[in-house]
Amino acid sequence: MEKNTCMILALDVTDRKEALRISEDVREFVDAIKVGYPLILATGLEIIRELAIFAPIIADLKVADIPNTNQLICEQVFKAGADAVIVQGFTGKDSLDACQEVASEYKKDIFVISEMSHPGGAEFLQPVAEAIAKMAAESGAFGLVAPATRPERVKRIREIIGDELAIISPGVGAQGGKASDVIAAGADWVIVGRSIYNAESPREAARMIAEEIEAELRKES
Ligand code: NUP
Repeated sequence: MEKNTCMILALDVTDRKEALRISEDVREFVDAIKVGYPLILATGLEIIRELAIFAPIIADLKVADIPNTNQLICEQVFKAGADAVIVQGFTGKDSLDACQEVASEYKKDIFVISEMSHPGGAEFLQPVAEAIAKMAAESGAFGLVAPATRPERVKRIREIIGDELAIISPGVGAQGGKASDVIAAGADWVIVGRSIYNAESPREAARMIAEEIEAELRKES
């Protein structure tokens, strides 16, 4: 995945035409499109190939099963044309390794969730997040998913994994996180859903967040 705008669209709409229209509208401002259960269950796995003409596709399936089932899931998703899959880290090293093996076979990427962005993400996951981040760094994963709602946690995860792995960070806008704060904390990409796809003009909403990120990066350089 190439880093240009530092933004990923979370496309959680459930209508195929709307998904295509929004993707075309905002393509200039995003480096990837993340699709998950809402859109895939509503429209079918083929949506991945349809959207791939606009940007690389990250399948947010939060894969969290035994190694054999994880392998079968990842095979289906990469065969459908996804460029990366998001998997849970809490299922352990063997489950993560199974995903990573399939990803390597297809020359695709894995992102591992260390800690989730919603309030409940601090309940059970946060205490084990740093161990998950270390495991992910050793597994050959492309990156981690860490919460924009807690930039201090992104900073901590960055300290643990160093600069080799990417951090993609959901929770900007609707969940209360601020794009510039989490980029300053060490995230490579912010993930934005509702603030873009529910906006009157998704394009303008995406442009504004892109400008905020650009200003932050200029400040840093
Ligand atoms: O910790 C996570 N938080 C989170 O919001 C891990 C995720 N994968 N997500 C996803 O990011 C969530 O499922 C949604 O697709 C997106 C955030 O969307 P929004 O809150 O910007 O609408």
